[in-house]
Amino acid sequence: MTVKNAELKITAGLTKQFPFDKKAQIAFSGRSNVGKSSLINSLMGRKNLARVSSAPGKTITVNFYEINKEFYLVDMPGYGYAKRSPKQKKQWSALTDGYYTKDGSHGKLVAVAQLVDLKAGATEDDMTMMEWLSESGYDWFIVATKVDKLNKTQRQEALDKLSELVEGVDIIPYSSLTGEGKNEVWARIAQSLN
Ligand SMILES: Nc1nc2c(ncn2[C@@H]2O[C@H](COP(=O)(O)OP(=O)(O)O)[C@@H](O)[C@H]2O)c(=O)[nH]1
Ligand SMILES: [Mg+2]
Repeated sequence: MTVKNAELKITAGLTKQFPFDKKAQIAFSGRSNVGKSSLINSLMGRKNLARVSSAPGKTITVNFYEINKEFYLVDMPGYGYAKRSPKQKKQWSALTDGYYTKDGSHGKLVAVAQLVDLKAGATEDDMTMMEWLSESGYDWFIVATKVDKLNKTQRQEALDKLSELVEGVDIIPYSSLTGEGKNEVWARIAQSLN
C-alpha cells in the first residue's frame, strides 16, 4: 500500500460524530498501551499523526484517519486502563457499543485488527474482546505487537500459545520499532478492502 495522503478527519467523542460516507473502515482494537497509535502511525508512515501517549487512556474518543481519500483507519479507544473514572468507562462503552453493535460504521466496517501485546500475552479483557469478535461475524485478525521485546524462543512460544487460544485466526507478528510486519498488516487490510 502506498500512502499518498493521511489525515485525521474526525475525533469522535459522540457516536453521532462518526462519518456517514461511502468509505470502508478498518478498526484497530486493543488494551491501552498495546501499541495501537504506534501501529497506525507506522502504517501511515507518519511519526506523530496518531498520538503515542505516555498517559494511556486519557481521552476517550474514536479517531478516524482517512487514507488516500479512499478509506479510514479507525483508532478505537483502548480498554483495561485501571485508573479510569466511572464517567470515562461509560464513555468507552457508549462509543464501542455504538460503533460495533449499533452499526456506527453504517455498514462500512470491513475488518477489525485486534492488537495483543505478545510479551504480556492475551489479558482477560483481550479474551473477552476476541470471543466477542469471533461471534460478531466481522472479519478480524490479530496483530501481535512488540515482538522486538522477545528472543526467538520466547517469540515462538508466545505465538504458539496465542494461536491455541484463537484457532484459525490470522496472527501477524509486528514491531513498530523495527517495522517488522508492516507490509503484512497492509496486505491483510488490502485483502479486506477488496
Ligand atoms: N518495544 C516496543 N515498544 C512499543 C511498540 N509499540 C509501541 N510501543 C511502546 O508502547 C507504549 C504505548 O504505545 P502506544 O502506541 O501509545 O499504545 P496505545 O495506547 O495502544 O495507542 C509507548 O511507550 C510505545 O513507545 C513496539 O512495537 N515495540
Ligand atoms: Mg493510542
